[in-house]
Amino acid sequence: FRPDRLGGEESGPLYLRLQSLIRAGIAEGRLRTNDALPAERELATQLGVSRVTVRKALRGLVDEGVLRQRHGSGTYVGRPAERIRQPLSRLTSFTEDMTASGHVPGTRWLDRSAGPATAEEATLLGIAPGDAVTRLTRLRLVDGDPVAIERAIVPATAIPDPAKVGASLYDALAGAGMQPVRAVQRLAAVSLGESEARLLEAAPGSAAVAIERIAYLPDGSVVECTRSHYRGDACDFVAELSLSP
Ligand code: 16G
Repeated sequence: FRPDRLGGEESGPLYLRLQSLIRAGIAEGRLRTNDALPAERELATQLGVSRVTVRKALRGLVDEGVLRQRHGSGTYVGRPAERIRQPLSRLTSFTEDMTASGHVPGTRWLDRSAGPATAEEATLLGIAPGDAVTRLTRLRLVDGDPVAIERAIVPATAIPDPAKVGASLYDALAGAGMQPVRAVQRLAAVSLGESEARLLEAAPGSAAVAIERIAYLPDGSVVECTRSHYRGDACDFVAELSLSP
């Protein structure tokens, strides 16, 4: 791919012309799925445009799913074709699911705090308003790409110190002898708002799956209420069904 001309005779904003050039490169087969684009700086120099223009052009194509970006590594053609499989019939953790399917799970913390339960949190967890809760909000990554935002609340009786939770909440719960044994999960279609879309590197308004999981201890008390937004194009949710006897 040699981005040697931006069509001087053509009109329109430079970033749109750069997008057309990249699209043409893909359409004509000079750029193929998984090809790496030159670095932002290099593209800007080659084309004689600012890095801001290059960034804006690439960003737009990433939002459309034409390109994908990986932190610290660059810009590539296409989104990964393979979707992640999220099993729906077993009570497993994100870390377990991703590891089992050969992916590398990752976590970026957005909030890790403790405080008195609001009325809504108390209702969800079946505790009294004002009882201590731990809030854990994370961006979940798969092979370095963001796929979900998860907002978990757990009673402080299970996780008193949020800072002690490492990469896996379920490992922390198991370590405290508070492993959930049953959960109820609801899925619904939503579209992403501005700030969530930015975190998930998706276009604002794009499709997502909202999931709420309420998980229980053997005594029937709630140990976790997690509300998540998964990128709509990242996962297949798979359940095995059988005919009841
Ligand atoms: C899954 C669960 C989430 C749980 C997390 C624990 C869904 C939709 N959600 O992501 O409720 O908190 O696993 O994963 O499946 P971790 O042990 O890797 O933190």
